[in-house]
Amino acid sequence: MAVTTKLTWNEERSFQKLLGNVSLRLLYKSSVHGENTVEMQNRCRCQGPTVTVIYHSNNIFGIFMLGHSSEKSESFIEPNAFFFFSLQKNETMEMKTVVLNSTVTISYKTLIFNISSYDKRYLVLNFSKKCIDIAKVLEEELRVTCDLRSTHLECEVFRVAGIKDEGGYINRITRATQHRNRLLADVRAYSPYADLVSEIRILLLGPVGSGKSSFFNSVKSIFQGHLTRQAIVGSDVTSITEQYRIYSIKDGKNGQSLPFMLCDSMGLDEREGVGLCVDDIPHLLKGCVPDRYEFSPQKPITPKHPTFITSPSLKDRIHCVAYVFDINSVDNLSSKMMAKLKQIQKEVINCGVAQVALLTKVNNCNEVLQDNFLKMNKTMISQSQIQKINKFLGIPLSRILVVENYASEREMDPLKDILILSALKQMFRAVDDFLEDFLLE
Ligand SMILES: Nc1nc2c(ncn2[C@@H]2O[C@H](COP(=O)(O)OP(=O)(O)O)[C@@H](O)[C@H]2O)c(=O)[nH]1
Ligand SMILES: [Mg+2]
Repeated sequence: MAVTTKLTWNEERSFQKLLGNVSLRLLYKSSVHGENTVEMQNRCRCQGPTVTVIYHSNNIFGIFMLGHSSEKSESFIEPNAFFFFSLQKNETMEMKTVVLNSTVTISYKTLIFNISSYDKRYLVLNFSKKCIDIAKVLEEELRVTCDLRSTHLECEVFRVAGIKDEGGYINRITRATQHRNRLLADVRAYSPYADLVSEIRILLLGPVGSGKSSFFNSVKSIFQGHLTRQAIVGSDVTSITEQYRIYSIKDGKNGQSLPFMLCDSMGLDEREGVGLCVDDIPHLLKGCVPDRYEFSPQKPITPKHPTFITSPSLKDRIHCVAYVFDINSVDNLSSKMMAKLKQIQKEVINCGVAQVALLTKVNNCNEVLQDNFLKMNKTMISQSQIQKINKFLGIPLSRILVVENYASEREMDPLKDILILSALKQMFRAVDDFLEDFLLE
């Protein structure tokens, strides 16, 4: 009978994603091949990179190793470069990773992962006691708690085939995943300046097809943990989005609303009487336009409209405008479109609202940020599109944000997430400046 894995399809996909679209082949399964680490080692010898998966009641632990030695001994220490990750068995299946250069000690019934320099045990898999023991620091890093009394234990080892450039790739993707998780925690923990409002509102403005609706979908996907397409996107020359939408986003983890809303508008068109009407802008900014309002390009909203919000408060207002552009079309913006944008910006400045620029559709999202993921690369900054937006709209470089939205892909990507989450964080900073100013007034 074929030995089959306990991993669900989704779990397997998460692993493959983390490791870079690799293929996994089951080499060892404790309940079938025996709860014996020597047998496990025998089956993994000379197989190249492997991932050891330990199933615990609430979590799945993975340990990626670049290789196993060919030694045939019942107890030995093996230096290795590997990292740990955990997958919580909840809806969002968040994956946490830690990279450690350490050693493995294998004896008949135990498998011990140590940090070599400190001789510190990080994770012990003990088949005799049917338990795993995880060091506090690893628990903290992975943000899991492990109940040692739990006796339910299964261990599987997979051969990992198709890793791109082994050490380098794994290292980068692991650091990217860690950075992404930190950003995600920051965005979740954001609270607007002086608690003046509980949810800030970011208005997305820009030409038709610039990626406004896709940006909302991308942000939502990150917090849902899988790709979603709530807002309709399209590639028509006229705007697909005709309704004003004020989207609030729920945190998939606890279902609570996140502290920001994204306001998706009709696209701008260089022609007069087509696309979003400039006269609608002041009303949008002040918070007079309700959710689901049907834009009409030739007829801006007026206080007579039945759903017009006559006395909006600070919470209804727009706190930040993001001018959204397809980075590939910035160099070709027509003079008419630029004039319209200038007109709009005048209204935004009049209202004192914070401004950022969001450039979408970068196809080299791998190269946008410096190696530490904190700042934009010098070559990116010197690109004509960034320079143009900087000069044309007078938006500082730190407020020009570059993203690659989720468009046609099927899987989440930590690098895309980093750009999107960093963009959100910068928007929050801009909003806080605005709110601080508001309080002073
Ligand atoms: N490759 C890529 N395509 C994108 C990106 N953002 C949006 N798109 C595509 O561009 C088209 C227009 O996007 P949409 O979100 O409807 O633009 P909107 O009119 O500004 O709301 C759609 O076909 C999207 O799939 C991106 O960052 N990268
Ligand atoms: Mg749209």
